[in-house]
Amino acid sequence: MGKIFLVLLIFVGSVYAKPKILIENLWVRAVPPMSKNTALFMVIKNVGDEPDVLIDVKTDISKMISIHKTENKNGVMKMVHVKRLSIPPGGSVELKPGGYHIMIMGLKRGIKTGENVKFTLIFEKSGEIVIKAPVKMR
Ligand SMILES: [Cu+2]
Repeated sequence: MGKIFLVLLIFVGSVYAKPKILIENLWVRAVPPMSKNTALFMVIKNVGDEPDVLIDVKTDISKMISIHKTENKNGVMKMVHVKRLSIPPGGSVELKPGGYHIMIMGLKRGIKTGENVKFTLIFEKSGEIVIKAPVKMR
């Protein structure tokens, strides 16, 4: 009886010690038909109790996609590539205009307001999370 209880306890412990990623408020910025670049924004929440890291993003909509951060360097706005975006347990990271964003470069076709674009977010521990983000004007 005592042994069974201990085994159960270890099992429950290992289930709880995990990140749990939730994606909220996701949207892709609508751009004119001629424009080749846009960005994906969202709030990445981690309701688990281990940190996780966004390490890559994939999509069929463009030739290139990467994690960016807009920084103000002596009054000049610059975008820098971010290799790893950590999401702390019990915390969240907001990707928004002027800050972190998923840069979409070389659109293969025009995107329409209201359409949903598919992306695969790749996390170090949680693995692949497929999302569909609506195209919005904002
Ligand atoms: Cu960018």
